[in-house]
Amino acid sequence: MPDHPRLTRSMTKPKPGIVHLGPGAFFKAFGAIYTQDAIESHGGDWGIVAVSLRSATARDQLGPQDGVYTSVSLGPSGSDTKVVGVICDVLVAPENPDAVIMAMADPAIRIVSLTITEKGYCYEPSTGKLKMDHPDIVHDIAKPGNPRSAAGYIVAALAQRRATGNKPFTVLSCDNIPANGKLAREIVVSLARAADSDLADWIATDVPFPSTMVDRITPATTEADVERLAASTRYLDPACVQHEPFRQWVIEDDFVDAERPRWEAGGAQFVADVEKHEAMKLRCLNGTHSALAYLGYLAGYETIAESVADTAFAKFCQKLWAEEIIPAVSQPEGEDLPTYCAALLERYQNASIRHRTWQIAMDGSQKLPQRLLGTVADNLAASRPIQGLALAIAGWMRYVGGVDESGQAIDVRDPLAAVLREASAAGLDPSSKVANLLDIDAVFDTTIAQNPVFREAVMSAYELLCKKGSRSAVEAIADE
Ligand code: CS2
Repeated sequence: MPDHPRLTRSMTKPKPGIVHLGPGAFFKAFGAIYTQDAIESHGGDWGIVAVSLRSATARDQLGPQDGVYTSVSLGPSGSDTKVVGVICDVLVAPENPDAVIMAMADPAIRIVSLTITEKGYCYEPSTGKLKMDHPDIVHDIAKPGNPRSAAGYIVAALAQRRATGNKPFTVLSCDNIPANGKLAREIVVSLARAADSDLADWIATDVPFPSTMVDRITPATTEADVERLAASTRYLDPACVQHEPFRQWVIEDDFVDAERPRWEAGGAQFVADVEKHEAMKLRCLNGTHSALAYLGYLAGYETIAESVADTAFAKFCQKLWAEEIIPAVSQPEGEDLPTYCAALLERYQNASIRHRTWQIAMDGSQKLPQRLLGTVADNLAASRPIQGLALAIAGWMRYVGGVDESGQAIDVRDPLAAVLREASAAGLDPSSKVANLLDIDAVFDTTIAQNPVFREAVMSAYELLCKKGSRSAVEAIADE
């Protein structure tokens, strides 16, 4: 790559009002841009202190650029770039936990937002409860002043604010989990209760945890993306993000003293109850995304766009939506489900977005319940079909077995990867592999795992996958 100079800040730096935990690509492509739009149109001290809970990558990339970066919106025919300057500081929590707690305890901070992914909540996906035996939680209970988990930092900072007589901040979860605000409250209050029940009560009553539905397809940035941007802009920006033009943010309007950026300037919708929007998005979008990730990967497709360019996969998604997903979603006000799903297929077909099936396949044990299993449970209760969903789940089972259809190893990234691989390997035939995986109660609650219709559907889908391969199995179900 030619020697281009680094991107530098040309806009003024806003004063901090938000601490954000988890400044990965999605946050930079989403919450940060909404916040910039809000400041541009309504002003306000809403600069963002970005905090990485694990790696130093964000700081190493953003630090030399004074927090600014480029967002590249990739439409099917053409792109649009914008420089984002709302990040005013970047901290790496393990390097200096005190600095993070101090930043969060500063009364100027009115919101702590989160994009920490499902596993960052340290919860049991099948029950929605904090895992008290999770290593980070065990650590945070023993050393509350030197936390590791997001919940640990929130509890430590809220404890300080309470002790100094300051107002709490609003905790704003922006992860793809149903009732994400309720889950955030559950884990934070449970952790606080382990040390101090008065603090836990104060958090439970005084801290708002609004739920949100977030949506923008944002693949991980690659070196090729950085090079392409440098070739057109003549500056180097390793912190750049690529995303689709579409974005949707639905937020429960529940903030401490109603203090928040005017995110509606960028089109955010404020509603009293966000649950229907979340269920629609998680089941319609993330459900088919995961289905395409496992089945597409097994069929040899590298990206979502490549998968749905195959008409068998596009038809499979359409059938899933029409027959199995839409009937299990109640339509939120202002949406039309068939139109919403037709638009999803167009979004997936955007070939400028190289969203890897392998990336979406990550952390399936944390994603399956809210993306696929809830829909299955509702369909079973209403005697509706589950064949397509069963094929998606069987695809996940094949994938986590760790060997692809040509005998190559799959790099399975999942907090339960070892458990899943062992469960699969311990089964000597397809049905015992499926049975072993269904026994993993962190993923499958017993009602669903013991349901004979479900068991039979997943077993026959798994056999179909083994016999025909993913592409033909998808085609067979799509054509039925
Ligand atoms: C994807 C999501 O990686 C994944 O699991 O399904 O990140 C998806 O792209 C976003 O939720 C879209 O809003």
